[in-house]
Amino acid sequence: MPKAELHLHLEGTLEPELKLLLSKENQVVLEQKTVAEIKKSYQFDSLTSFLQVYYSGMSVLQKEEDFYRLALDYLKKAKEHNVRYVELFFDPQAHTTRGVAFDTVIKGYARAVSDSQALFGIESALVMCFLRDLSAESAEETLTAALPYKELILGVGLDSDERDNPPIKFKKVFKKAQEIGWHTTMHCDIDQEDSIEHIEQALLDIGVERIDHGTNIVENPRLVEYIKEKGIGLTCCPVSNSFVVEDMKGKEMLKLLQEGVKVTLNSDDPAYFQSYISDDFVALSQKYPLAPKEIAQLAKNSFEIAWISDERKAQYF
Ligand code: ES4
Ligand code: ZN
Repeated sequence: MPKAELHLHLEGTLEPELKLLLSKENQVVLEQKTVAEIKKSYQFDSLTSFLQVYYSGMSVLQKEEDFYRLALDYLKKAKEHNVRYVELFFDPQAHTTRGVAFDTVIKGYARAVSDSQALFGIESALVMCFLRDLSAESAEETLTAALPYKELILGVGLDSDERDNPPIKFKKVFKKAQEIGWHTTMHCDIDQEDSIEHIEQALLDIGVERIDHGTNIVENPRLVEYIKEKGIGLTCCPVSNSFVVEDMKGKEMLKLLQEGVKVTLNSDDPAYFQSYISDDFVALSQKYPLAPKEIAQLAKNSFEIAWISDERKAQYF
């Protein structure tokens, strides 16, 4: 099947081999000295333990070329999985807070985006995520830094640790993003205590066009009806979920899919969870009774809720 990925963190595609290589090239000291040791460190039982490894691993990314290479390596793999279109999340603050210029990050990534069509036949775009455990002011500074590159960015998202960092904290910066003409989405994680409240804020106070994860919405029929009416989709990541809470949330995904919600399947951080998009389809269908029609619907939904024109959607699927 042709596939689209709408929930893919570029920094989550850092494979142990590239991490080790860049650590040597850039003389960044890593705790782990071999690929095997890095692989072993990719073991998580919570979002906190994952995020710790995820952020510390990024220290090897220093030069524009490193960001280019990271993105290009991912796109090459994506082609093998018959991915035709991908919206790439990236976390500028994870780099600017350790002294790497915004300019370096976006130039490297944007060059990979512009090469992806010619090299792999994949259309791609960048979605800039704010780190929700940093301040709203820091998010606004990031938005300001991004303004000269406005045309290189398709939308904005919100990720990292959701606890005590509700959507409403970022109302102002998301309003600015919408005024610029950027699309908007937000993570509403599955392990969140105030999940429904956060989903409601994201939908009603911020006015997001999609929700990343968001399967907890199943607990609230009124909100399910709302997203169905508006065609607002969910970008779910079952394998990623299974690392964070030992539950793919496949039951919830299926229920929502069968109710007509635009549920999609995505890989999130494929290098860390050792699962690229086709693996995610296999993992989900091995664990849950998905009909072939439902598998196809998941793939089709990704094109339907992608931030591309209706003409493009029809060409893809
Ligand atoms: C993430 Cl799994 C997950 N959750 C929240 N933020 C993230 N950034 C990258 N992966
Ligand atoms: Zn994510």
